[in-house]
Amino acid sequence: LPKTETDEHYILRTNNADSKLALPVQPDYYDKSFPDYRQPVEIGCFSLDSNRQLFNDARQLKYCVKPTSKNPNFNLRDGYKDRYIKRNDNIKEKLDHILKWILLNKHKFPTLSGDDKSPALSNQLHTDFITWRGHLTKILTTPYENREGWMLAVTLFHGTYYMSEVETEEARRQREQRTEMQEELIYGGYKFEQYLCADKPGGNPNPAGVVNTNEAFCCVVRTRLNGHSLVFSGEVDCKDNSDPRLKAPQCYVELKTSREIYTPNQERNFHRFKLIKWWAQSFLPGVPRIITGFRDDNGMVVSLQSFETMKIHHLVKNERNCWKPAVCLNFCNDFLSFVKKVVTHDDHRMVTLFSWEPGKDISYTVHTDRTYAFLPDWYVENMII
Ligand code: 0WD
Ligand code: CA
Repeated sequence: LPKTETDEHYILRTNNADSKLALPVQPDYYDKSFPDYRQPVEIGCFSLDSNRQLFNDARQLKYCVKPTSKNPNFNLRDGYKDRYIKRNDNIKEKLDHILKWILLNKHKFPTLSGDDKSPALSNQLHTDFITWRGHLTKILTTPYENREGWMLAVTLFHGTYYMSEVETEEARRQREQRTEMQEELIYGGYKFEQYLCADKPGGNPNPAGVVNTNEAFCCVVRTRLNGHSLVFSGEVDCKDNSDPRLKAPQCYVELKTSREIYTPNQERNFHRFKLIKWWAQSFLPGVPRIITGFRDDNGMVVSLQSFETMKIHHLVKNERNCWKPAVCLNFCNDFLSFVKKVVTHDDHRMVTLFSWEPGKDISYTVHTDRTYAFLPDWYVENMII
């Protein structure tokens, strides 16, 4: 297959009629020095209540409470049957919450403030990409992923690229066929949060309460990866209130659960496949710490361990063929350049669907019917000022 490579590794596919570009994902293409990633700045936050209603404030923010024992004996199964209200994951919210937040916070995008001297540009966010943090996590980890593919819908509207995930057939199948045991593990992750978090600073956790996964606190950050300015939102588990000098996102803490590690092989898999995801997820918004509860097979948390996001790579780099943060970020940078190169029509109804399956290059299809369109009318109408 003849390949025409540019600096950014696009491959011109000449084996199909309309010569499409594709982007390879192999780590060796991206193994060069670290790109510029600006320290993320929190520009706002929002809360989702038990009805998934958005509030433009931090009412759902939780405060983490340091457990007194290193061997806590939290029962992650407690309440699964009788104190669990599960979010309906058949409802696809796409970027709706972020878009609502943008409309409520136009003044945080400088030229939308109203005192702009060039009103013709007043519908511009002066931001290249708007998306969820979780979508960027998937992009970052793609060079090392060999199981789960993804699809990302991209729309260029008023100069900004909006990126919203589309669930793959395979992911939907997996979700619909989850076993009771898998559901219980997912619940356990939320239950762990309840054991460690209080509603108020200085308060106590209430493990007797109900776990409601509709509720969420999300921060919105602005950062830049080389030439790409990004605004994204991510769910934050809790705040460490013990050092009042720490401002967001440095005061945030990510909570995780993981199976207790018994064998060197389990440890190797933990380093190679799990820590990459944890690192990418927390690195993106600048969350410095991950508190992990290791559980046994009865769902009891038997030990706690804290990981510093910026030191995770030092823990894993001795593994053979290990992942590299620079590869993840260089790949993300090139993917975003690829999106800019491919998507050039500024049209809220048009969607370019980028797809990736393990072992393949990233490809795309263009859609002008409404199948994948995700910018709601209420957003489009209110961004025209
Ligand atoms: O496809 C998605 N990931 C979508 C997410 C589509 C539409 C909406 N959302 C939003 C929800 O509003 C949620 O509040 O996802 C938010 C979380 O976004 P994120 O921070 O960008 O996602 P991610 O980093 O993947 O997940 C963070 C946490 C997870 O914690 P763990 O420790 O398991 O990584 O958010 C939860 C989960 O607790 N979570 C979700 N909550 C609601 N809807 C979802 C989801 N689709 N995915 C993960
Ligand atoms: Ca978490």
